[in-house]
Amino acid sequence: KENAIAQPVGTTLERYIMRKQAEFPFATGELSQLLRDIALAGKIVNREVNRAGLTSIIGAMGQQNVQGEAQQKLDVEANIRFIRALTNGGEACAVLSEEEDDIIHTGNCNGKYVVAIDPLDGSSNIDVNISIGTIFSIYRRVSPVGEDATREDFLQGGRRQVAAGYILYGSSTMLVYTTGHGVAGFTYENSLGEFFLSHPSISIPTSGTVFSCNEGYWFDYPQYVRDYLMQCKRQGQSGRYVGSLVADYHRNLLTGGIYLYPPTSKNPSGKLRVLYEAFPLAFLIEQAGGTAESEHGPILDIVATEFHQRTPLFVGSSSMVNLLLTKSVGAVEQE
Ligand code: P6P
Repeated sequence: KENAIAQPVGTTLERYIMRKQAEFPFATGELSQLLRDIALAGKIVNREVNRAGLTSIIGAMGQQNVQGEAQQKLDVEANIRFIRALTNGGEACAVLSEEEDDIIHTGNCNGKYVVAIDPLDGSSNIDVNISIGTIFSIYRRVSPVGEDATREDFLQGGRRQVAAGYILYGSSTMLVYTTGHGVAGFTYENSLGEFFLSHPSISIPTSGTVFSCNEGYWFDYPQYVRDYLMQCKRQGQSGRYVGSLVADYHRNLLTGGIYLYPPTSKNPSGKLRVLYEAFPLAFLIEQAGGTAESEHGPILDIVATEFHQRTPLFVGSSSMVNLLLTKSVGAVEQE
């Protein structure tokens, strides 16, 4: 947040990106262009999401995605839109998508960046008109410019991200992102087709009164998680769980709270994906003054070895995540 020049609410995303770039004399503009490309794809997906109930494309395609989950057509559509926008934009040499088993090479071998993306998370919520979201994570490639991207470009580790963010298709559509200098939020004005700066500098409250988890797994949760949740309930805290990660995360980011996806028997390593869910949301939350942990330490310190590997995720207000962790430590000592 050093030398950040405060920009007035109402600034367009375009002007914001331009002014931010001007703060860094050595910036060449490629990352700026990449962010524009992501915002463009977000506008297109937003239009598809808003029409989802109206067009014949709704409903499961009957196709399985690489995760073996029933694929809703909108996440196929979103996947195509983001890959196309990143290919046409020219700045990303490769994309790793939740919807694709392997790296998608864009053909932009001179592109300096790679993007890991969940094009439309929570797509099972589409048919019931619940908010859904895109989550993205950007790295500067480590493979030689001019050649194809490699696995290593995507497996550099969470602290090597140069930018990360999400687009929330909710009661309004918002783009929230960081380039390592704080977190800014932009709200989309459909009639103008523009994102406008609405949240110049987002900081998560150090504590909150909301816990977000699927309590249907209560008897599956580790004891320390149940102990923590019982304490939250004794304190009269509120359970809020949309079942759409970006929606739950965004609410907690603004009001304070904790999102928990612990290990379960169905997902012993957690359900959420490291590269395009946990890492970007962990980068954002640390930039906003919050905390993101798995059972084994900070999310950003995870050493990912597989593209689609999963992790438990505890993310949100620092005092809430830290209190949970003290219980987990207590559990270990009791063992
Ligand atoms: P469960 C949606 O499928 C998702 O990936 C996240 O958006 C959401 O928070 C979580 O899974 C919901 O999972 O097991 O509670 O239905």
